[in-house]
Amino acid sequence: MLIPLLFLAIAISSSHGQFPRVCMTKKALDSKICCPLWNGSPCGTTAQRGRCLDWESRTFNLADIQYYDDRLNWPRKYFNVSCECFGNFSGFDCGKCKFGYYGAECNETKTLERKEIRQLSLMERRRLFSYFNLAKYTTSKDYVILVTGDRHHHSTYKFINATVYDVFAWIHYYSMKPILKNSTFFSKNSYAHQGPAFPGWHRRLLLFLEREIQELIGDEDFALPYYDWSHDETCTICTEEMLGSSDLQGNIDQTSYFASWGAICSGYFYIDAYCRSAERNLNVENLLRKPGRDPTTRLPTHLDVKETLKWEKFDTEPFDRTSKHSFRNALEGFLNPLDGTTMEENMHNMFHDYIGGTMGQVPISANDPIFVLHHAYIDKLFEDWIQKNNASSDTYPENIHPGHEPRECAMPFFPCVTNKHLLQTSINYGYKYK
Ligand code: KOJ
Ligand code: ZN
Repeated sequence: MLIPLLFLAIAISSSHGQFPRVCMTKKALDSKICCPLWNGSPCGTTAQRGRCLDWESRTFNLADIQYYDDRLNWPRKYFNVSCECFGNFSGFDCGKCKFGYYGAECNETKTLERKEIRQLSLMERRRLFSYFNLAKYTTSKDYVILVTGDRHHHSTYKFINATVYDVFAWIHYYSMKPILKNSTFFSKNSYAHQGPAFPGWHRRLLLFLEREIQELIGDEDFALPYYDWSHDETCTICTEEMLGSSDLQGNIDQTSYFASWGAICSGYFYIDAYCRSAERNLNVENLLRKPGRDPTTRLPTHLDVKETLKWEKFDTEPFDRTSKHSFRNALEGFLNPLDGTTMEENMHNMFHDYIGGTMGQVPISANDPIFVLHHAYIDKLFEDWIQKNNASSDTYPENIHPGHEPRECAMPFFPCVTNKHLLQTSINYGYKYK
């Protein structure tokens, strides 16, 4: 089943980022105001759900004000004024509930349980894959994605339709593009990687997909599963019964839904553009998976996991891929988890490379649904560490890397949630791990 994506360019001439569809009008972009109506009033003001706020007061001093990457100081390159939601309300128009809250007044709570994929029944697994597939082929009603020609020229910025799953994959892609600073691109940091924001940012990304699927299927009890690879020597879920097997070229077997999935933003890897291939479906390749094919890779072991969790400091100076004795850097996989000092590929990074194909390509890895199961396991380890160390938002370190500052809004999410806020037990976000 190959349903071509809808490529409806939304006419926008001036410059401009997860992008609520209702705010991507010329009027909203020119005025830099994104306060959509909820039940007749901006941000549901009359229903006391939120207010339309100029976040000026919340803009903090970035060390380098000469950065002018569109993602910096999110979302101020696009909107100065946007919704601030009260209490348990949330969403870009305050029309939704915060994660973990339910009901019309968002005053009911529930804790979802994320299970290991092999604990799901056959029926549950079949349903899961059909939900992923539904998300892959349903155009998002709430969000559009940004594609560009040359990122220096705002006249080339366009917002286009994408499916729910593709919006998810695009968000990850968008976070990974090199940072534009004084007209030059820097690849050293990424907004969501190689720094303290890494685990919290990916937690927010998974919550996005989980909520979108819940809404799509009309079941607020849907929870993402995880894949604990730490006791496996090979990818035991890369089979026909599970996520699909693959041939020598990396193509997924035809009995799997995922065999025909295209990888959004694949094809063109120009650093000077965002997702150019999406606009006309140019050079979009299918998912590829080559588990274990590269002999320099392996699955991290149970010992690697155990040693990663022994580091008590969440992160350490200089808060990047060279940080030593850092739980975050060991988990992300730039560090030997045993000695905490030798730079080596391990944990999160090693799994990406072990699976190879689409998963091994940093910008487009989220196209493969195995990314979701992998990152849910990384998130479980993050949660294990939080509980073991009684960590909270106060644990999040001061640092000045773009995208990683403690009070910076995680990019590109609406409404604002700060990096430090994302460091707290998952119970506060309405889920736990079995
Ligand atoms: C893909 C990613 C990632 C790391 C790697 C491999 O998304 O974060 O591949 O290092
Ligand atoms: Zn990632």
